[in-house]
Amino acid sequence: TGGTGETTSSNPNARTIEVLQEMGDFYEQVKDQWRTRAYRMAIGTLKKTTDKIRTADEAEELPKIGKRIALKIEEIALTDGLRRLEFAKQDPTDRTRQIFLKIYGVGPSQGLKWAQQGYKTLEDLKAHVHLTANQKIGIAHYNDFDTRIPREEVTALGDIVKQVAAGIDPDVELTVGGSYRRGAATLGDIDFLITKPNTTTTIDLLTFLDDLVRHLTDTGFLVAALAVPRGESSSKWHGACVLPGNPIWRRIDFLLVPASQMGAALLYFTGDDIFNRSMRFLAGTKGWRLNQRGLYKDVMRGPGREKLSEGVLVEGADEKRIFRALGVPWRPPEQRIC
Ligand code: DCP
Ligand code: MG
Ligand code: MN
Repeated sequence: TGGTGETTSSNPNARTIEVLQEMGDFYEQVKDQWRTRAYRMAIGTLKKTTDKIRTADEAEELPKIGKRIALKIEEIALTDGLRRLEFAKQDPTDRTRQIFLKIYGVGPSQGLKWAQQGYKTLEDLKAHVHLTANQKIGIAHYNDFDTRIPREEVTALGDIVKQVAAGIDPDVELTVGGSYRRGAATLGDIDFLITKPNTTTTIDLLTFLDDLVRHLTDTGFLVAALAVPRGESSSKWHGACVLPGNPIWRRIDFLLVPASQMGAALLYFTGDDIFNRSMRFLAGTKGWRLNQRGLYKDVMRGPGREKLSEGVLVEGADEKRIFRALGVPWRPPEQRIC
């Protein structure tokens, strides 16, 4: 996520937002959830501003901006940068950690571990550490997966998939979600949601997914399988595909969704992630719960707020009805950028 060029550069605080975003990304990568969240909320506030914020006092008067981030905002306005961010960037361990983190199949703790062990390059990893099959693909196609995909290419890739899908089962419906549905000009990957009318479980769609993957692999469209479903409840398939004539491997995700959950899944997989968080938070303020399967009420919680029951389903099938149930005016996907 991020870096999609969706932020309006006409915002007077565009530069501040950009630097805060980088700082927030850094905290996200080092798994500092509290700071990640604080930066996100501050960015969300700044994106709604119409005046340039220059001082910490001005910043602190805005909603959801605390004292420490207010000081950072002042520092950026004054110096066009952040010392804390420069420090993080200069730390060589941190730089390699960032490189390793972008390998498909490498999580934050693994990336950190390799960096701390002194490995510096992808070549180092290939020569010295045990890599999973997925990580090997992630390294071999590191630059491919790191290259953003033009929107037109995603449209073309999507059309190929839809055509093959229609030949297997014309009742199956495929939607490209993620940043594509939000209208982004370039994308990190292709997120496909697959559903079929009257289904209530993903088991009804597993055979279709098998057939789809087999056909697309046979024709040379799919070039690698990364995460594939194991067991009945798993419904996702991660892999790589190519557009005929284009050598760059693209990341593609298929997600099976029963029709009864399609609204909630669409909402979740359209994002962006910050918009999702605000919708979940809103559900929480009503004592409800929103996830990629549905909106639930009467969720029973124990003393530590741990969930004791799933609650009663309010809505799962229809995205617009989820907005309505939450009392939120409908927001078209292009406007779900926080
Ligand atoms: N998502 C989320 N929280 C996450 C990861 C994902 O809410 N931590 C949701 C919102 C995303 C969607 O899933 O929009 C798809 O995830 P992607 O990582 O593919 O993100 P995008 O499609 O939004 O952006 P990109 O163009 O980088 O793929
Ligand atoms: Mg995506
Ligand atoms: Mn994805």
